[in-house]
Amino acid sequence: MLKLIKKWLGINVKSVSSAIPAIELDKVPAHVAIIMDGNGRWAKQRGLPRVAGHHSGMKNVKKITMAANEIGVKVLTMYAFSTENWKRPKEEVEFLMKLPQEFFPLEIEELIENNVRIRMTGWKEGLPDYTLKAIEGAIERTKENTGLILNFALNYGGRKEMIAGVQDMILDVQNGKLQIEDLDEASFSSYMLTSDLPDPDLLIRTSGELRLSNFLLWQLAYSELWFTEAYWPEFTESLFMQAIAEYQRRGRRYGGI
Ligand code: V0D
Repeated sequence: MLKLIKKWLGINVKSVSSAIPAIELDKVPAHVAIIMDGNGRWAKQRGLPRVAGHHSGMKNVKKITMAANEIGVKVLTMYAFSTENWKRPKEEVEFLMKLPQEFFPLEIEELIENNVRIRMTGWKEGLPDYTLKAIEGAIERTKENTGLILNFALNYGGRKEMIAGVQDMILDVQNGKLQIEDLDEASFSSYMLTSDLPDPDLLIRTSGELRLSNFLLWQLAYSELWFTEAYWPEFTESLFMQAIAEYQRRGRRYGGI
């Protein structure tokens, strides 16, 4: 346990006792969303091809998932591929599309052992068959798990999601399933791809960019935002815990007013 706490906090044994109160286990955000940015820049800095950064970033997904699971986060949404990412060079897109099938043989056993359930938010249309097969296999193999939901936002865009939601909604008005007067924030949420999940309490974005980049636009309306300069491949459990601690400090301030 001490080893784990040291790893989380990135500090020496001696200072652990004073740092433990930094995280209150009864006030952990239920849903944390992460924009995993900076893989390409991380690689470039090391004279490596961009895809090496993506690969390194993939390995970091499990590490942070485990840390989130340990403290009782219920949902972790990771932005893996946006609808805009199709504009990247063909070779890079092809490499990214192979990551799910590479991820699972490497990581799935440990995820299953830790009761993690995998799901996806985004459009299956347009994804190569082998990508879809890997994702669907992982969802199927973990569907009975009751622990943390690892939600990959993949082929996802926030504006596209809202437009698709409005289209579905209008269809329901036309066929009498929805009255226009009944449209409110709660019913609009039910047309989002994340209708079965709570809204994120906390958004983390790595790599120093201070934008939402079309991620969960509707769902992030009231979320706390936390940014770090660290590139995604070098984002650690310690930084994750810092983000959680900061989230809890902010919550306390607002609660006191
Ligand atoms: C690259 C850093 C895991 C950000 C993480 C297809 C971008 C590594 C997955 C993954 C990507 C997705 C679904 C799934 C299992 C694994 C992944 C993509 C990119 C885009 F069921 N990492 N990862 N998918 N990157």
